[in-house]
Amino acid sequence: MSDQAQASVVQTRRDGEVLVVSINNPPVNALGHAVRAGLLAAVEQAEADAAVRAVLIVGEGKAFIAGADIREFGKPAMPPSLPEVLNRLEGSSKIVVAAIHGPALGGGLEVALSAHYRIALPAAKLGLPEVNLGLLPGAGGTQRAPRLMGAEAAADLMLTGKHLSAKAALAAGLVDKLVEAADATAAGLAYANELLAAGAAPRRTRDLEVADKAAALAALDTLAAETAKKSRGLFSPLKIVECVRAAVELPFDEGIAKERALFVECLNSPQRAGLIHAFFAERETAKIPEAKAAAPRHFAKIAVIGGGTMGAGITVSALDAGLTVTMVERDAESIARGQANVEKVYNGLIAKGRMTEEAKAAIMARYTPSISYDAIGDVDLVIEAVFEDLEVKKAVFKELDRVCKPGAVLATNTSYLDIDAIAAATARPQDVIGLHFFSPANIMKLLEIVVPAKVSPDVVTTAFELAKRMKKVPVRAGVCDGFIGNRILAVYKQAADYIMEDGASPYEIDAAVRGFGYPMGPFQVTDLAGGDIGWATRKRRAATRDPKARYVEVADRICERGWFGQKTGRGFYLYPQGARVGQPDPEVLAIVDAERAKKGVTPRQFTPDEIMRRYMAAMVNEGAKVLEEGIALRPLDIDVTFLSGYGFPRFRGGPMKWADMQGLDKVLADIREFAKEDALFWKPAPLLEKLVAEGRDFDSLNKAA
Ligand code: 3H9
Repeated sequence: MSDQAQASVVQTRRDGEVLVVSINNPPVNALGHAVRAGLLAAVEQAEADAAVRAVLIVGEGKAFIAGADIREFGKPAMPPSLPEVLNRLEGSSKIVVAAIHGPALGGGLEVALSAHYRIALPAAKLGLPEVNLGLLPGAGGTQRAPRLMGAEAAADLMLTGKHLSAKAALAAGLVDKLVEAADATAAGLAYANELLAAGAAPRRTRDLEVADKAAALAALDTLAAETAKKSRGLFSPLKIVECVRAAVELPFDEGIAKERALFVECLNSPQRAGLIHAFFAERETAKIPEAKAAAPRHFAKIAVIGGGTMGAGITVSALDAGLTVTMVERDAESIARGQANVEKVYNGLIAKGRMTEEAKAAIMARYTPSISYDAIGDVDLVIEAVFEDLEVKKAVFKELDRVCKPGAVLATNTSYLDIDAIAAATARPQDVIGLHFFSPANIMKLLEIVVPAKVSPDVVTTAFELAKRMKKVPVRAGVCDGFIGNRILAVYKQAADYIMEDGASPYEIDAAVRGFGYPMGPFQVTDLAGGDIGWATRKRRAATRDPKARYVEVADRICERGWFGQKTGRGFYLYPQGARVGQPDPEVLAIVDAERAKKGVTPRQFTPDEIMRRYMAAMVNEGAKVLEEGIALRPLDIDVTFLSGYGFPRFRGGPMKWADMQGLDKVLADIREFAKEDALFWKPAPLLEKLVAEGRDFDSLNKAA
């Protein structure tokens, strides 16, 4: 890095006896190599200048410092390291003040903790969120935070990754003062000069002892036990607790050495690679070709057609985003139920003490119920969420075409249906788009934005803007049966059915999938969603199903008995007395045995690893087909779909990232081996074969896009 680059990201200037050091590394002042070098140079400069008595550190732009530069992880380390810079900073003989006006996260907070005095402005956000990236604070955070705020509170900050407001940080002891000001430099200078006038000396966090050591150690024991239970295969949380214990028990330098060793272990773990991939992928999905061509249309008033579970969830999302919503239902009884579904969500928050009656009333003032389409002539955007039936939806869109003003965006919430056909029911297909929300729509983060053939680019960007306002994670998808998520789901679910018929019980399969890191296995999910939903889809597809394709009938046998899962008390599992966790059902195993016998299958054993190889190979192969057909723009869009909507373990980065980490040649070799049993189902995706032949991975397609 040239001196010039260093100089431009860290600027210094003298203001009286204070050396003002400002970090200017947009967009978030991440601590890349040039910033670290610049900070070190600034400390040396202050040290060498007798006229300087204090150093003030501030961040330019919106952030103080958002942490280490995540893009540098996994690449060769470039000195100086952050711990080295911060030891030097803390050791400075001049007093060091940090003035925090925005995010001070991870390494950014560690910079502040190494300063001798800290002030926060109202928009400051302080946190140590490294755990979300598979890491632990690696520049002294695990040693300094417990000395300032206590071991238990520090461990909680690191294990949850939560951000503290300026007020909360003051109460916790992380900052010395909260200043109601807008300009961090001015406020910081005033504070530094005040300290100088009072004869303040350097005050080093490393010299403090953690308060009440015996109680701290007892609390850490409890926390370690809880963390082991909760962290479901995650590597860094327990290491965090270990580091905090070191802060209590060991001298500072030994604690720092321990932190370093465990940080490096985390850095080298595949979980770090998976989690950082997820972090960037979630920010990439909003980068779509249409964004270059078209600004979003204006929208403030929207309509939601349908007040069922989906319609109500979407309405809550829209109200929470500050929009005005008219909900349309077909009659008085249905609209009353729709409104009750919306209010139920807010009443739940009130009951938990997370919302006041006044706040609810203010939100509901933006909600209008109606039983007439004529009430929505002036809305800017409509989201249809009626029954999942093409003819019903087409009829709704004919009505929308009749009543909506020109330029209104007309969106359909569907999980499978042909949006081109829905658009063709109107005289304005350029305004029609698909928005696939996931249930419960006010909670689930994923929003598949499905782009039909004739839609205009500004409608696509409007849908992305809507997702942003609703704080959803948007993924652009093309039209096909099931789009990205449900199309791929159908295939790996089929693989699970084959494994079941070939010898593994549904309970063994669910356990293997949970062991991989999912919260639930596929048969548990079926029971939760309701077996009747999949049954309806299978019946719909029966006519077009390839007669040569293998078809497992176990789920149909179960549905024929009226066993639709949790809501009926039994499905693949038994749920006695409304239990939420199911128990294995011998009668289901008997059904599976009977089906095997009917098909002449001799059951064989599967290890959890064998189950997962098949499950994942099916997922990745279909993912490659989805990419090839342009249904997903990039592999990372598939990853984000599964991370945000289907419970895929985040530390594995998503199915396509998982495949890259295994090696695509290995995944393809598995598919070819399985194809010996069933060549039709296990037909390798040509894209996967091509990538393997060229020695490339899926990530090369992320970069090329
Ligand atoms: C760490 O500090 C380890 C240390 O303990 C030890 C070291 C030895 N690096 O989110 P946004 C990019 S680990 C590089 O859309 P917002 C981001 O990709 C780190 N890039 O904005 C995006 O780029 P693009 C611990 C980063 O306003 C742009 O900045 N820190 C980093 O919604 C804007 O981001 C964290 O985990 C980074 N650290 O939210 C904090 N951070 O425009 C991670 C962001 O090309 N960051 N970018 O798409 C955040 O939580 C949010 O970005 C933040 C801003 C709240 C700061």
